[in-house]
Amino acid sequence: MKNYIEAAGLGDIHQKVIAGERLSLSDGLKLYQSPDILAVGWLANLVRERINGNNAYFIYNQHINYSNICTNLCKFCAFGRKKDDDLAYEMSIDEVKEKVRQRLDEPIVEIHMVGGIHPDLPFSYYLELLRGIKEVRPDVHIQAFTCVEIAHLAGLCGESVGRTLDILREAGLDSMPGGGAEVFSSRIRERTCADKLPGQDWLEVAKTAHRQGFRTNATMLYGHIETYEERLEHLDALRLAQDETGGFLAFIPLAFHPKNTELAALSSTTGIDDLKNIAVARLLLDNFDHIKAYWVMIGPKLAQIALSFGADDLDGTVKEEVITHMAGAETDQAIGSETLIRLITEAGRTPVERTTLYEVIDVHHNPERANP
Ligand code: V47
Repeated sequence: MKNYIEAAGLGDIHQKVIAGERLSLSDGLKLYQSPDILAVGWLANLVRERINGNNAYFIYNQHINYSNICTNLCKFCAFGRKKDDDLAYEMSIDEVKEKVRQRLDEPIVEIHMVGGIHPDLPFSYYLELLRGIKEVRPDVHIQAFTCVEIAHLAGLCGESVGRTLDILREAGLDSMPGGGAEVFSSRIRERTCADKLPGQDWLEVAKTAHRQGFRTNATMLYGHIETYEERLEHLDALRLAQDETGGFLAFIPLAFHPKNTELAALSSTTGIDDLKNIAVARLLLDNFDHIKAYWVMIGPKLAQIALSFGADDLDGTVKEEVITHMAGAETDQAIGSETLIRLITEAGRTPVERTTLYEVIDVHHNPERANP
C-alpha cells in the first residue's frame, strides 16, 4: 500500500498520518485535488480506525422542525419561508408534544429540533417547546437550536449567550446540533446568506456553549459556490475552536441539494466529492472523535461506503427529515434501525447504538441479516 500511496503523490501525507502529525492546509488542498479517491480514502480510514477501531455508530432519533418561517432566507435553502408564504408553518406547543407522543412506543433517545429565525415568536415559546417535550418524554436528550438560533434567542431573551444557554438548559436543552455553519468565509456568506449570523459569531456561540458545559456538533455545507480553499479555511477554523474547547462531538459534511432553492441552476454534488469531503475532514480534523456520513443527504448506499473513507457514524433513524427533502432529496424521510445495523455490518464494522454523547446503548455483534 505504501508504494501505491507514494505513486498517488501522497507519500509525505502518509508519513505525517503515521506519525500522528497535524496536516497543513496545503496538505488538505493536495488531498482535495488528488484524482485518486482510493488513496485519499485509505489514508482517512487509517485515522478513523485509530480513533474508533471497528465501531460504527448510529442513534435512534427523531427530527422535529417546529417552524420554517425565517427572516434569513438563505439562497441555498428550500426550507425557510416568509411568514406570508403559502408553505409557511409554525407548530403550536401542543402539536410538537403530539409529534413526540406519537412515537412514544419507539426507543427514541434523541430529539433533534431546529427551525428558522422566526420574526416574532417570543422567548417563552422556545422554553415551552423544551419543557413540553420533556413533559411527554422526560428521558429524551434534546439536541436543539443551531448556533444561529441560539444567537437569535439571546437577542430575544435580552441576556448574554452564556446566560441564555443556562436558561435553556433549565427548560430542557441538552446539546446543540451543528447546523447553520454553512461555509464560514465572508465571501460565501455575502453571496449565499447575507443576513445570517457571520461565521466568526457562529464559532463564538459554539465555544461559549462548550464553556457552559454543552457539547455541540459542527457542519459544513459544501458543493455550491465555495472553493477548496474556503472549505479548508472552514475546517481549520473548526479545528482551532476544538483545540480551545474540546466541545465538538462530531463533524457532519452536508451535501448541497439545489432543487427549489435560489441556486437551483447549480448541479448536485457527485459521489466522489461526497467521499472526498468525508475523507479530507477525517484527515484534517485530528481533534474530532467522530465524522458522520449523513445518509439523508448522500443516500444510505454511499453513506455505507463512506464508512471505509473516514466516517464512523451514520447519524440515525431521523424520523422524519424535512430540510433536505424540501430541496429535492430523494432518500427516505426515515430509516429503520435494522437497516442501519445491516448497512454497518455489511461494511465490516460493528454497529454500535449510541446516545447523543456517544455512550454505548447496544453493540449489535451478530445481527440477523434480513437477506442472505
Ligand atoms: O443548517 C440547508 C443545511 C442544515 C440545504 O448536528 C442544506 O448532528 C443541503 O445541520 N442542501 C440542517 N443542506 C441539517 C443539519 C444536521 C443534519 C444532521 C445532523 C446534524 C447534527 C445536523 O442543512 C442547515 C443548513 O446548513 N441546508 N439547505 C440544502 N439545500
